[in-house]
Amino acid sequence: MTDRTALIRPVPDSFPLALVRHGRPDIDLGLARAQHREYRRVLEETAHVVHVVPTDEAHPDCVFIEDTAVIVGTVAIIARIGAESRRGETPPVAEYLSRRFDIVEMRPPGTLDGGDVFLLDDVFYVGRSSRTNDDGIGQLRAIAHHQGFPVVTVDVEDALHLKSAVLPIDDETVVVTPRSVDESKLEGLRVLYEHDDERNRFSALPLDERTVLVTADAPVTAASVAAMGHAIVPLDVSEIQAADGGLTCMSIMLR
Ligand code: CIR
Repeated sequence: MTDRTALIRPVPDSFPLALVRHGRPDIDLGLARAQHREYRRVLEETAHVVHVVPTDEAHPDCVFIEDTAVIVGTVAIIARIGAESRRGETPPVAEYLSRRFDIVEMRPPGTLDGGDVFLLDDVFYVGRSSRTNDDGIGQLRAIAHHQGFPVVTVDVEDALHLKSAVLPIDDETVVVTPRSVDESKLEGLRVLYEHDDERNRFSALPLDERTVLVTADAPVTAASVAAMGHAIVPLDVSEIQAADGGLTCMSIMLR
């Protein structure tokens, strides 16, 4: 059976102070925690071993653990997160990953957020964004090439991260928010589009070969994923979305 471990980090009391791109939304802390518990329950129900990294009150965004590290073959790259206030999130994640991977800490001036990286059909796609710079991409590329993986850089034009706008569903399919990234770099992939009425609401996390966790507030886009034969599991993560998060950002998947 496939080894599926998911690292998660609970919602801290300070979560309502999380970074946001626009304004300061009201975040219901109790609801955020309930939604996070549901996320954990779905992972456990789909045969993931969930490892919980203790939360950190000094880092309101620490629930977005995805941004702290990228697994590239046998190496765990510890990110130098683009937002300076988040850089202290990485040590406990690195400590856990060091039990299973060779650790490479990203060096300045490189910056990279895990939310800008996905692996699809053995190719790494990396977003050049307001959080991930060319030097960070270069460091990731060197390690990926050494491990035998090609790297494609995608300019993120109107989104926080690559995975805010391009969501991998399976080995050949992504769901894209129109007019958000340089789509020419996605050539060769099957592209489904987020419905315009649901702009920036759809997020997805493949749970196994067949099942995809999707945000509950983008049902039309989710239906297009279901039409391809995937079983979809909708989850309400309104409070996570209020802090610019989605479904991938709350875990690091070790598979
Ligand atoms: C931030 O601005 O860094 C957080 N409030 C949201 C990060 C979401 N991360 C992700 O999608 N990978």
